[in-house]
Amino acid sequence: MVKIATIAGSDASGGAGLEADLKTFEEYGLYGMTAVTLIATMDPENNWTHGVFPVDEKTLKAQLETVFKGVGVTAAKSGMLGTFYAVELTREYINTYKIKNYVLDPVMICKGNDEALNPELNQSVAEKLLPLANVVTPNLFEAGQLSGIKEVSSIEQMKEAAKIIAEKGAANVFIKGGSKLPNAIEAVDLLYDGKNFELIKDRLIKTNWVHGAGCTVSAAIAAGLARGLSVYDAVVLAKKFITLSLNGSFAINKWVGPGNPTDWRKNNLFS
Ligand code: PXL
Repeated sequence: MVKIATIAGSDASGGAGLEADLKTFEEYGLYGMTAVTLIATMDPENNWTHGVFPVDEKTLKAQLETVFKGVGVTAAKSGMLGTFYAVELTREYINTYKIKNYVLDPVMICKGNDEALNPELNQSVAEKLLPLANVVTPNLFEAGQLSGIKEVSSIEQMKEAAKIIAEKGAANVFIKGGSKLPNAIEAVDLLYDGKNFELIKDRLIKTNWVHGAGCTVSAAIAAGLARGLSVYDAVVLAKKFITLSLNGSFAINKWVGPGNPTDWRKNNLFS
């Protein structure tokens, strides 16, 4: 069985973070493992405000030893890292174990809360992890932060940002969340491989509360790479996966709803 790992935060509500990653790996028929960087909680008494509880360095390192040394992986992704030591440790293990299929999801904030926005930490992610990434998967906001372009709000600006991010070392840049461009009528994302731009389009699915879509799409790209797909094919399939997942989404309470890939299961390529 092909093995894959996520180095990411746990979302206690189950829709994002490593829970979304593991569910995605399962749909792709992979054996998923985790190194938990932090635990994110949501307060039902306080409008679903997020709390972030980092896992200490020793515990994180012990998990990475388990996964990378003790088992081994064909691909890995990272999500919310939350601390400087998590960035350092991610770099160390991706490097030491020469993980070529590394997908960096540069998570900067989770929905409804900007507590995790930490410019120095984001800078550290850019410096230490972009050069190792086969694919980096920023949303529009993260692409703006990583590139220094203040606001990414057009396809032209997505292209500009992608170029700058590629110059910082990522082999491929996939800017997701094009559905949030002003006046979007389709969900248009962008892939840049350092030479060519590809617009990856699908129908726009309008929901206000889907949670974990960004985590899911980067997990699906890593899963496609683990299955031996090219970057382009992995991205195209991940786009299909997230569209079907959003189409089946449902509310878990009055604040959020996770994706749900029931339509994918009907014609899953990897079942
Ligand atoms: O969707 C971003 C995200 C990533 N990782 C964790 C999260 C969230 C948002 O809630 O909780 C752990």
